[in-house]
Amino acid sequence: MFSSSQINLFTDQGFIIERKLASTRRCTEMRESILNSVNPALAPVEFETDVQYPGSPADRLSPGGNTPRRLLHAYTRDRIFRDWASSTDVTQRVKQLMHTDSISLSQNHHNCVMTKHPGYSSATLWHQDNRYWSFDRPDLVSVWLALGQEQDHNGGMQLIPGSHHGHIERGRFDGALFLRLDLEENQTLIDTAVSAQLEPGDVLFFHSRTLHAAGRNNSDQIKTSVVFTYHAGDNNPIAGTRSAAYPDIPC
Ligand SMILES: O=C(O)CCC(=O)C(=O)O
Repeated sequence: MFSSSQINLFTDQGFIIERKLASTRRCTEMRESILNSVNPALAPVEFETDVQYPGSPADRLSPGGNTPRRLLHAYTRDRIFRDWASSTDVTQRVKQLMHTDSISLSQNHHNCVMTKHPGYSSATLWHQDNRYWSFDRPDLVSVWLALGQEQDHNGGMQLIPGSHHGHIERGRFDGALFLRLDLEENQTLIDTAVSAQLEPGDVLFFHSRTLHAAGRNNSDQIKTSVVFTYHAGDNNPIAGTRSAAYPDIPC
């Protein structure tokens, strides 16, 4: 369980890292399952070309065009992901961070394996996950498990502490809802970013309003992570939106 100082840290900075929360055995089994699912990529998959982020191959016929970015529907893809997502190691901590005994896992957001391949991976610019999601309240928590080292050089996550507090005006984001890099006030904010620097088994819990970004994988190894998103039981997805497409899983 988190200590009260860890919970306070999450409240202050919008994220917290729990080191070595997942066992080496669990991480090895997950990584094996993933490496058996990337070539050929087992559906459902989001390809690097689908997102067209900086570094994405131009189209599926270009070199690297078949590179998967996300193996989707992790919860139903393999029991080892489901067991992790519903383990008390994860759910009790999320309940602590949300100050509730009732949480649900969203099958519609994250719920995926993130893969970053050498050579053909893309960079994710600064964004808040909430901007794509529709819930009664913009308070969700994502749980990101690193299955290998995650550093700046292989596309590890960077976050802006405290960015989940307050409101950032719409005009500071571009049409695709990424922070505009041409604004000095955004650059000042980005200068305060920190790198998550994860080791295998480390878990990053982050709020859905926390600004985050990640670069390309410049190493020669595939980077793999598993990520699930949770919301409080009384914080419902808005009917008719993508957030309500598949039923939530009470945890
Ligand atoms: O790994 C990345 O490129 C960033 C992923 C991310 O920002 C997200 O899934 O919300």
